[in-house]
Amino acid sequence: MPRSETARPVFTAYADVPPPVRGQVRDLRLRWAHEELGRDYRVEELDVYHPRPDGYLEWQPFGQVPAFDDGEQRLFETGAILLYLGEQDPRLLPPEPKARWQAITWLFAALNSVEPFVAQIGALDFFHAGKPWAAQARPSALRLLEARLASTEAALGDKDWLAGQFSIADIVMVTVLRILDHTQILDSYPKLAAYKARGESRPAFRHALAEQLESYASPAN
Ligand SMILES: N[C@@H](CCC(=O)N[C@@H](CS)C(=O)NCC(=O)O)C(=O)O
Repeated sequence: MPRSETARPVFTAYADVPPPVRGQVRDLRLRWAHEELGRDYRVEELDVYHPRPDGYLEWQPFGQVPAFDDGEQRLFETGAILLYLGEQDPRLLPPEPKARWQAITWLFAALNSVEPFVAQIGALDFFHAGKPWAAQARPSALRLLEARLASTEAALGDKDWLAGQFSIADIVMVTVLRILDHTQILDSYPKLAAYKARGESRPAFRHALAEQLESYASPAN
C-alpha cells in the first residue's frame, strides 16, 4: 500500500466468512475502537479461503486478521493494537495510573485467562460439531470455562466496566463473551450477561458490527 494512503489507518479483515462466525471475526475489535474515537479507517479485505497475499506474513506472521498500519506502526495482535490506540486516547485507556493498570491487567486477563477457554468451546461447537471426540471433550472444557466465567463475574461485581470506566479491556472481554452467543452458558452469569449487553448497546459497537456484517453482504462477495 502506498504510504500516501496511510492517512487513514488500515487494517485487514476477511471479505467473507461462513455465516456462523460473521460478527465474531476479530477485526470487529478494531472497528469498535475506531468507532469509539470517531476515527475513520480503511479495511483491506483478504480471502479467507485462499493463500494470503505475497508479503502478508511480514505484516501478520500467523497469516491471521486483523493486521494494522497507520503509517507510523505496522502491528498485529488485537491486544497490542488496542493498547497502541488506547495510549493515544483516554476514552480507550484511562490516564490515571490505577485505572490505567487495571484496564491493562484486564486486557491481558480477557486475552489470556478467559478467551482460550471460550475459544475452546467455540472451536468444539463451530468446527468439530458432530464429532464423537468433540462431544466427549465438551463437558470438561465447559467446566473449565465456567470456573473462569464465575471468577470474572465476581471480579466485575457491580461495576459497569472492568476498570471502572469503559476501556480496551471491555472491547476484548465483550467480544470474547460474544463467542458464546450460540449457547445459553451466560444465562448462569447474569452480571456478565448484563455487562456484555451493556457493551453491545454502545453506539460505537453497533456501528462496528453493522459495518462488519454489511461488508460480508457487499456485492464484491
Ligand atoms: N491473537 C490474535 C488472533 C487473531 C485470529 O484468531 N484471527 C482469526 C480471525 S478472528 C483468523 O484470522 N483465523 C484464521 C487463521 O488462524 O488462519 C489476535 O487477537 O489478533
